[in-house]
Amino acid sequence: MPGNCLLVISKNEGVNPISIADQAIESGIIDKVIISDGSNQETFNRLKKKETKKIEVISEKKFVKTNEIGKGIGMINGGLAALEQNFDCIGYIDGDIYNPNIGKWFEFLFEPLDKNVDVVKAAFSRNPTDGQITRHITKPLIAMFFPNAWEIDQPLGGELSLKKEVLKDIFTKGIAPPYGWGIDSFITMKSLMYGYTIGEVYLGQKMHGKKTLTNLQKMFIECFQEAVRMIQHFYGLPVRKKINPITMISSPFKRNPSFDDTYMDIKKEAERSLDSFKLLKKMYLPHDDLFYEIKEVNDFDSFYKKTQAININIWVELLYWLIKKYSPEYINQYFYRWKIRALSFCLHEINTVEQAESRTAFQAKAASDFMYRIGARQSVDDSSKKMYFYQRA
Ligand SMILES: Nc1nc2c(ncn2[C@@H]2O[C@H](COP(=O)(O)OP(=O)(O)OP(=O)(O)O)[C@@H](O)[C@H]2O)c(=O)[nH]1
Ligand SMILES: [Mg+2]
Repeated sequence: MPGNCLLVISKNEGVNPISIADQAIESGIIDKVIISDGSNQETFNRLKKKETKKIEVISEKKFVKTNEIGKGIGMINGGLAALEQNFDCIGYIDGDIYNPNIGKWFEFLFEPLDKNVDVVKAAFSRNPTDGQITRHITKPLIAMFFPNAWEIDQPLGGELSLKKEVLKDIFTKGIAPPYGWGIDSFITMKSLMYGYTIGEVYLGQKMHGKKTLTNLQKMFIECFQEAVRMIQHFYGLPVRKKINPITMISSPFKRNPSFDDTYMDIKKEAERSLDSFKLLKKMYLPHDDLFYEIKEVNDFDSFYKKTQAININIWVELLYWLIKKYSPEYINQYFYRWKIRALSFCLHEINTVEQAESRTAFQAKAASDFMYRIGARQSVDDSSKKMYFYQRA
C-alpha cells in the first residue's frame, strides 16, 4: 500500500523519535514511519520495543555497510528502506525535535509534491545567532554557483520531502551521497543540478537541541567540503541543466519575531575563540588581511572594533576565493574565517530577527551580484564554459 513514508533520523535521542512517529501517524497524512537509528544498543532496543504495524525501527546500517559514522548514513539508509517498500513520497525529519505540534506540519510538507514541486524543504523561524553555516556558507555559495536558486532560505534543514523517483535519482545516480553532515547540502545541490524544482515552505518554530559556534567545527568542515565537492562536480559536467528557481509555498504558520537573547552569549563565544584565532595563517587572498589581523587581538573590545570591517562585501569576495583556491589542508583556516564572519554578523548586524534575515538575504544577493561584477556569471549561466578551480597538488 504505497503512500507517504516519513523517515525519522536519530542517534541517542531517547524515545523522542517514537513521539514524532506517533504524531505523524495521528496526522492522517503519513502511512508509515521508519526510524533510521544509530543509537547505542540500549536506546535502540527501547525504540525497537515500541514498534507497531505502522512504525518500524531499523538500524542506520541496514543497507549501508560502512565503519564510518554520520547523519548521512542514517538518511541514505532510511531512503533506501522507503524506496524498497515502494512509497510514492518520502519525507525526512530530525529525531531531536520536541515540538508538541509536529503533526500539523505534514500536510504542508507532503501536499506540494502532488503539484509541480519535486522536493519540499521546510524552513523555520530561527534565532539570529542560529544558522550561521547556512547564512555565511551554503546560502551565499548557492547564490554564486546556482544563481537562480539564490532565494532558498534554509538549504541545510533536515525536514524535507521528495517524490520517490527524485530520491532514487539523487541517491543512486551520478555522484554518490556523503556519509556525514554534508548530506543536506548534497540533497539540495543535487536536486538543483538535476533540474528538479525545489519548493520551500515555512512551518513556524522548531524546538530541538542546539550547538555553540565552537562545537560546530565538524559540521562546518563537512558542510564546506561537500559544497566544494558539489560545485566542482557541477562545473566539471560537459552539459549543465538549467537551474530552476525556488518555489515559495504558502502556509498558515506565523513568523516569530521575538527570540531568546540568552540563547548564545556572543561576547563569551568571541572571548573563548580568541586563542584559536592565534592559529590564523596568511592566505594571500583578497581582503584576507582583515581576517589575519584578528590574530593579534587579545581582548573583546579590540575584537569588537576590528570585526566591524568584516562586512557582507568583504566576506562574499573572500568566500569566492576560498572556493576557487580550495585546498583540503586549509580547512581549519576556513573554519576560523567563517567563525570570525559569524561573530562579526552577530555583533554588528543583528538587533532583530527581521534584520538578521534581511542581512542574510542581502548577503546572498551580494554573492550573486559579485559573480556578475567579476564576469564569472557568464560561465555560471553557460554550460559550454567550464569554470576553473585552482587546486594544489
Ligand atoms: N542515524 C543517525 N542520526 C544522526 C547521526 N548524527 C546525528 N543524527 C541525528 O540527526 C538529527 C540532527 O542532528 P542535530 O545534532 O540535531 O543537528 P542539527 O539540528 O542539524 O544542527 P543544530 O542546529 O546545530 O542542532 C538528530 O535527530 C540526530 O539524532 C548519526 O550519525 N546517525
Ligand atoms: Mg537538532
